[in-house]
Amino acid sequence: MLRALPGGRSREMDAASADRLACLQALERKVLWLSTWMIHNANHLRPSRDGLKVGGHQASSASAATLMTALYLEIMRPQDRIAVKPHAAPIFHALQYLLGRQSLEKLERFRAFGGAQAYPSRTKDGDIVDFSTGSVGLGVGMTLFASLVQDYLRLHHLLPPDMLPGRMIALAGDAELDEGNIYEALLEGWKHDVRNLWWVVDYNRQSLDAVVSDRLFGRIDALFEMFGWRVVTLKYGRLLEAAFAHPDGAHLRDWIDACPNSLYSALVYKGGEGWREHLRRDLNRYPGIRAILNEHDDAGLARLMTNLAGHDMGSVLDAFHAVTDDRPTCFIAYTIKGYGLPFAGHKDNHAGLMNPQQMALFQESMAVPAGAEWEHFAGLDLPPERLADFLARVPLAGGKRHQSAPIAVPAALPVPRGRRLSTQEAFGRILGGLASGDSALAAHIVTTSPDVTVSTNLGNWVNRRGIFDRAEHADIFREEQIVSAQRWAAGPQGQHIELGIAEHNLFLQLAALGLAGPLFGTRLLPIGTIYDPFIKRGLDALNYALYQDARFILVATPSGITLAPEGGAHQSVVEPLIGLGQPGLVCFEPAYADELAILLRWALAEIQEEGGESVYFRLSTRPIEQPERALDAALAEAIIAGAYWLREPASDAELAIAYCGAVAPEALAACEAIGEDLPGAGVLAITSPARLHRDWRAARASGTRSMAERLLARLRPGAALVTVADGHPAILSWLGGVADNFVVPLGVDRFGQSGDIAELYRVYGIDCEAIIDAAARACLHARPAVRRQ
Ligand SMILES: Cc1ncc(C[n+]2csc(CCOP(=O)(O)OP(=O)(O)O)c2C)c(N)n1
Ligand SMILES: [Mg+2]
Repeated sequence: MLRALPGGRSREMDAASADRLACLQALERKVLWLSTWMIHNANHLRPSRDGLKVGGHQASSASAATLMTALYLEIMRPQDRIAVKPHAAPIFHALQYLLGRQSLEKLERFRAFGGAQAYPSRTKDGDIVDFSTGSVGLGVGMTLFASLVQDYLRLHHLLPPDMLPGRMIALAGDAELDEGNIYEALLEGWKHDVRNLWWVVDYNRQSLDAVVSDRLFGRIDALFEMFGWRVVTLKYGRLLEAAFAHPDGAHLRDWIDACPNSLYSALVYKGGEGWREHLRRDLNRYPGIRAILNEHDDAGLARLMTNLAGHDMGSVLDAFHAVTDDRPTCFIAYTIKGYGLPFAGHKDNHAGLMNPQQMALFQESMAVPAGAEWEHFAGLDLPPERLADFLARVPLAGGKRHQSAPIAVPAALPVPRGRRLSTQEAFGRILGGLASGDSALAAHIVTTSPDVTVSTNLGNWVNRRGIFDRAEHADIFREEQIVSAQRWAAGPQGQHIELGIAEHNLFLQLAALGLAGPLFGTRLLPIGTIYDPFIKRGLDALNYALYQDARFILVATPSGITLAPEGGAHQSVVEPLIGLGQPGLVCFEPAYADELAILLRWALAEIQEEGGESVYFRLSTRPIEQPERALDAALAEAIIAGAYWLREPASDAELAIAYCGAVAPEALAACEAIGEDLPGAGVLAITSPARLHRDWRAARASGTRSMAERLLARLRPGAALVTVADGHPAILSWLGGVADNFVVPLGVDRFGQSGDIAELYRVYGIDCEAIIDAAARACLHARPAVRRQ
């Protein structure tokens, strides 16, 4: 502990504290040097083949050097988790290198293929990264949801009882607080009474383009306090505090307090002379100030005037150590962008790189001999053994990602029965069935939804499993004996996390739940529900979750124009293409309840697989007639692989209708109607355009035969193909290129009308008539049959 020592502490303890402080200050210098050198090496010393800028953020890194050194080398414990602002990646890598968890080779290859990543990445940098960052704001929000997951696991007794709760920490850039997702998260965090959360704001008052407005931050602390957070402001370092204590020192404090951000930054850049000129002009009438000016040469004056608390190791440690409870805390640490570097404070320094001359001077000032640039302790004024010993004792040195045991998934899930069912209804019933059992599987499922729990059919599950809350809350409507289909009792045993309507929060929550295994050592099987069109609302957070390899099931319903009278604004059109194109996610759009039962079981296993992916189900509210059939293993496999013949084509058939999802009845009816003219036409059910497409690409790349080719080979060469989907027609049109069939792709490329299904399917051209017309056109243009020998 380096806090002001209470009276009576022994001299040895004082000496030990002073020693720790000296080590931390030395290593902070080294971290600054290594980060700066890493970027310089990448930009100036590594050969470039394409002439493109490499980049790296020397100024952003310098800004965070003290805060990050304090966190990594003194404050954090193995159970803590951290999201580091993206542009401090070089500092992060330098710290990991000092801790022996990052290789020199990777540092030398910073921003090169296979090297240390531009922004800390769980998937690319490996074990050393807790939360990826890159898209500003999301990493910060993620820590809040991770703290909720930690509480969930703890209160469900899913963690070892002796496991200490960790702090979920974000080292945030101040401009990250411009992102709306931060405030959505704060609101949600307040509702859930999140604990053990630290947000450390690197308050350098600069973003990418410019110096930021002074007025904004005046509101920020009030805002955090409003949400129940403690706000700790670290403004002035020890040198400045000492100067303020001198006669007339209060005037100096008032002057800096009143100094606009842009002037302060400009003077930081200009240095001692600039400070002197302004202080003389404004404060020369005070003898105490004149004395301060006389006592400092230009370099000393610059050092004094830039001695903000975020660069004063002692002040930073005092502030961090002083917080010992679990109340969420926001530290606003005043810093200088580019601190210690020649472009400190310059408004254009975000992407600025030191040139070779500046770097040579900096190297000299750091006393790093040529050839010793990557050495751990070169140029530091403490003995290397002492620093090595210090690093070996850092609590974080041993921290590793957890392994977690898989959760068994049964061989099959029961198929909901009924002549007419929608896939959404089937989903609700399958989950309801799981909820009424007492399997380990059900115990590890956690559902979450942004205020669409009931309307996405999670009601059965929630009625049986309850809502999660740190405290018990009775269901008042039930106590008052008011009839309702929903039981909404909440408590620490609840297995549904109810969120407000912010879709970003849903995806950050799924990201955190989906990383419960590696973050905390116990897996959860998260299922999130959403209306399909609102995936776009949270798309960057979804991408962020998947980039981190978080595993979850996303159930999107209602979808498409099939929701019909429920309104044009809620129709989803491009989402199937998101399902096709989004890395880390596999999308299914089944038509029937038995398909869904097969697929949901598969998904619960898939999200636990090494190398597996998250799964997106696009479901519908349209009840359709269910096929009477028993699924054999081969058919189940085909449903999972993405396609099967729902109506087998005759051999050498002239035509097939390939459909996806809720338009199955139209495809079947059209096939029936065409039957007289084209008796052998087939109906191809596509349960996953995404998997089918992926398989086709992989087969083309490896010279093998894809599933789509094998299926279409049942038709005569050059036969006609009609594809139909309640979504953008591009989702299936590619099938025409698989075996060179003439394809007429039907689908939706406009939206906005309300109506019933018959009206809308007609208007958008995906009804039975439209399919028949398309079939006629396709047959007309298809290659004529070549008589086979
Ligand atoms: C969502 C998103 N939008 C834009 C960017 C581009 N960008 C990178 S850094 C940055 C400004 C960051 O400023 P701040 O958070 O204050 O960081 P620092 O000053 O510490 O570098 C911007 C706009 C991004 N990374 N993510
Ligand atoms: Mg900033």
